Amino acid sequence: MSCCERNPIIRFSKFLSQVLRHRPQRYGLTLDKHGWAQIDDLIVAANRAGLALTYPMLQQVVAEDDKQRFAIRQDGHAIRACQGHSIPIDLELVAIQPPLQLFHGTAEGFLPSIRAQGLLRRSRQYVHLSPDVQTAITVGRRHGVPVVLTVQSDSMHRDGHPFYRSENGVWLVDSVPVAYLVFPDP
Ligand code: HQG
Repeated sequence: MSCCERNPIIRFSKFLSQVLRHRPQRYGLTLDKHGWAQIDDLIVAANRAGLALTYPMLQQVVAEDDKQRFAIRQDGHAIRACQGHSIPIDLELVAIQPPLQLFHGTAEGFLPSIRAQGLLRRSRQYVHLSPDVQTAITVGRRHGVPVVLTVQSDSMHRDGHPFYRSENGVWLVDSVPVAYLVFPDP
């Protein structure tokens, strides 16, 4: 059994990511157009899937999540993922001015394709950008030997590309054309 399977908080967090970002229907749940799931229904679905999730545990998972991936609605009755969706969700994000530069962590093996095509959102709703290099390294390591690309977000924004920031601080864009990417020296 891996560490993640043993740690119930991580198991619940992975379940929430699946349900709230990718496959609600697989667990018999429906999200509203802003990505909210009713917490009562979600707990029933989790229990059906063999997870002993309760409301207090859900609050603990949300509070302790290392990336603050999830948010409970103010009324306490619904929960959603702050970013990372592969299904179309309107997170009601407002386009804002990004910092001068942002960062994207990826794996060495993807570089030839990224040099040719720029950054594409692949299976997700947006390309995800990090506010700092260290976070980008951690994101890139998930895919292989990490490489950090610098995104010239200020000039990209001036050229009319909208930038959004999720509630948990991840920057989101539709794509990043190659012209705005700075690759590390080989
Ligand atoms: C790469 C995690 C070839 C892209 C993280 C990335 C993040 C290309 C991979 C969030 C490409 C997609 C998202 C192109 C992009 N050719 N490869 N043209 N354009 N790629 O997982 O950014 O833990 O969908 O570089 O922390 O890695 O799940 O995106 O390597 O915030 O909460 O295609 O997921 O958060 O991979 O990660 P992903 P990501 P969580």
